[in-house]
Amino acid sequence: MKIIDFRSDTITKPTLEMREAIAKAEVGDDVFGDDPTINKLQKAVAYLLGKEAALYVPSGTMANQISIKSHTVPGDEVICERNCHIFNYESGAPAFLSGVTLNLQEGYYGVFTSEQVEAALRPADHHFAPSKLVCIENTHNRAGGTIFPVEEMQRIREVADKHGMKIHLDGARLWNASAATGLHLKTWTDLADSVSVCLSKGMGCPVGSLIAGSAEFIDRCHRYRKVFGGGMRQAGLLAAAGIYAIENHRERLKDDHANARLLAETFASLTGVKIDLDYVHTNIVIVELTDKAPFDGPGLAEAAAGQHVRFLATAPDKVRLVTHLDVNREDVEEACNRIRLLWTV
Ligand code: TLP
Repeated sequence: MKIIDFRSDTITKPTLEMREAIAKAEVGDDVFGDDPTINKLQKAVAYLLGKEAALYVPSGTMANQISIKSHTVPGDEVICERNCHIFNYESGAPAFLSGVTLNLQEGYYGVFTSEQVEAALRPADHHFAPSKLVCIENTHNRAGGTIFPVEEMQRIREVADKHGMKIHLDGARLWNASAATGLHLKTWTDLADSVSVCLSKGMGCPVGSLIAGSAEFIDRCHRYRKVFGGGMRQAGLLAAAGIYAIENHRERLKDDHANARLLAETFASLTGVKIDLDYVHTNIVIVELTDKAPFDGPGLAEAAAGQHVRFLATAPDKVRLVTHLDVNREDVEEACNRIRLLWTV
């Protein structure tokens, strides 16, 4: 029986064409700025995101953490959403690496409001940590791949400007937000001071992320990339995969979104499953299980694994499925059949 793996869109393996692009890449020592393929990728991504400059880094976590470091000094406060990746899945790095505190806001499907930001701001009084940065995640992982509304981000931008705060956009899956809505990436990035994007998720690369921002900001990031040990040498081999993905894998993200919808609709038809189809925007499906379901989250993940369908339990009552390049429509239909059968035994 074929294994159908929805654990994450990070699990994809490079396609043959991507491997060919990797093999042909021209390389040099990037710490000296000599890698033509990395330089080309950085230029292309800066252009796509409407920023002066971009910097290639090994991971999305490093992209976010270098950005936080470059925007703050120890003792500053960062306003972000309670379920965001930066708070939940980056190993406490904002405290560890930048010495900042996080002021967490309760979001609705990952979205918090300008009113919340305004209310969370600390007064200019030495009892309080200065609020210096707002982080927004788009699409939002833990909320189920939801898209951050442009209008709300615009309002947060206004509040940030009024109070001298910067905005960092964790756009690990911003490609998906753009593909799903047909809106240009710049629709969101124009409203942020810095952006991180990942190539190792829906884009199907083996590794790699970028930070984009002003030339002066990226210069600071370059220094912190060194400090964090993220300077790489002939990594043009990896950047070549990124260039290939930007040219060839963006359009197909819509297929992942259609596949996620099919999974969501299948789960929604099963007893004891709670899922609001209006909030399945892209390639992530969060399935909530009530008392009426025959499984809890870990139980369902285990039963499905028994049928060679893999996904993660993200809470006692929740599982997450992510669609990607390495599962096609046929695989998804087959997975839906196997999942339906779990409810009949
Ligand atoms: N997310 C991974 C896990 O870490 C949970 C996944 O499987 O979804 N921002 C967002 C919104 C992310 O979802 C991730 C990875 C990152 C940043 C970090 O990227 P990496 O894994 O490259 O450090």
